[in-house]
Amino acid sequence: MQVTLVILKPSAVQRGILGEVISRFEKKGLQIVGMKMINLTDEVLKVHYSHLVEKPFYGRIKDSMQVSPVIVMALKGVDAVNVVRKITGSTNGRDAQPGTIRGDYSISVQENIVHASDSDETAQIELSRFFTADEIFNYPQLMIQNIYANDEY
Ligand code: IDP
Ligand code: MG
Repeated sequence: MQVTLVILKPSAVQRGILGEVISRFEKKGLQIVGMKMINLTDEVLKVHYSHLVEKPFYGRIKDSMQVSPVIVMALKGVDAVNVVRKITGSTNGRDAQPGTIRGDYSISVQENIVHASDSDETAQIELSRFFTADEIFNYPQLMIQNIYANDEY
């Protein structure tokens, strides 16, 4: 089992589609093991988007991520990092495949509804950026036998 980080961006909060987006992850079979609403500070964003800090559009990304609080979520499942990235779709909502969250809800590169960790290593770093150990929960997924074969998890 893997745990990955998702951020429901202000574009999801403001458009009132949190429930629909969260529902997609739930229906897939992913288990929500952490979730809270937070404000993203300048300092956290600079670290979280360190690969983009030098880009001319970084200021717009920062402003966009601070329009409202966001929801941070920890999602658990077999190969969760890869599964969540696939459900999320490619970065630009205009290119993202229909059926993905970005493909169905976004027509923008920047206002693209969700962030999802891009590797197991990144997921672990990003989870510890937003959650303390006691904010990630370990509880039985009661329908696990209907979600996976017993040799899959
Ligand atoms: P990802 O979110 O698909 O992993 P990254 O390249 O890591 O994509 O970029 C992080 C976020 O920065 C994107 O989700 C998007 O909101 C924003 N972003 C990336 N490239 C651009 C751009 O060219 N213009 C505006 N915003 C961008
Ligand atoms: Mg990224």
